Amino acid sequence: MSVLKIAIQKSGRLSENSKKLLEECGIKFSNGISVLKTKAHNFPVEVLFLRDDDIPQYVEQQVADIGILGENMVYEKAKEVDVVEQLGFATCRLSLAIPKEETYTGPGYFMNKKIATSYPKLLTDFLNKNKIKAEIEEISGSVEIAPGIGLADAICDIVSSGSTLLTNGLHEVETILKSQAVIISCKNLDADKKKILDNLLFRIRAVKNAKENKYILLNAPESAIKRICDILPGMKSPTVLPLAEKGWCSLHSVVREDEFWESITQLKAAGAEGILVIPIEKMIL
Ligand code: PRT
Ligand code: ZN
Repeated sequence: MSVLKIAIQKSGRLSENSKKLLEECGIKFSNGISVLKTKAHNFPVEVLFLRDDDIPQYVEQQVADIGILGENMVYEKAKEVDVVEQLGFATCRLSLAIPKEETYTGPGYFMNKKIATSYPKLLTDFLNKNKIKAEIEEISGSVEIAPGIGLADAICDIVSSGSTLLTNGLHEVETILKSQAVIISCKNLDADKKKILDNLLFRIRAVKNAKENKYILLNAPESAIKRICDILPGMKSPTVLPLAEKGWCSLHSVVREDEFWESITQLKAAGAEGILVIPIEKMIL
């Protein structure tokens, strides 16, 4: 029987969410992250715990069949792998930043400057695209302190909230790449493993859809139902049930949470009362 080998980050910013995602897909594995690999007992997958930098290579070489990691790392390593799903967590960007007292004049600013980074490939691509000659100082961590200690004039690093740049007296001037966690797959998965991957992706999409949507229940006079249906976005055919009180009904549907908040005032003005918004655990479209 085939088993799909999934590489996830052993410890770091991606590891908790990666494990949580698998658990939300109903996959159960013994939680020993000190071990190198663990097998799920109710789904044909094995999880390998690795450094995120190594995942693209392991997937290319089919030591693992698929991996969960940031797009930044996928495109930096440029291995022969396919990105098969975006996961929506660990969102960040790879940006260029310069000392805050410096005025940015466009990409030409970096001509003949020294830039510290852990992303030499993506930075080189950006510089080449903009026909800029600059020196790249490759360092593996604490990139943001490089200008302050005189190691470089600028940095190219991952930014999330921006507070690390701020505390190091830097300001962000160019975004090279927007990134989030993704699933990568090796090329040429055999048919059995492809089937397991499709099943896993089916579950992941059900989890993702559920997170983006909410179940909504509200009460309204029958006369207001048409108006309420017009206001609620994405509502195709809501369930309308009569209430014990004559002339009133209860309306049930699924709405995108972000869109729901935009229409709440209109809904109330249209006559909706007792609005309940409930999380959905799984949603299969
Ligand atoms: O040990 P291993 O090699 O596995 O892990 P790592 O230390 O290389 O990576 P880790 O765990 O730090 O990050 C893993 C992935 O998380 C990255 O490849 C990104 O895809 C994603 N990610 C999301 C981030 C951040 N947000 C992030 N903020 N990776 C790093 N940072 C760092 C950044 O380098 C900078 O030092 O956080 C600082 C900036 O954060 P803000 O919030 O101050 O802007
Ligand atoms: Zn790493």
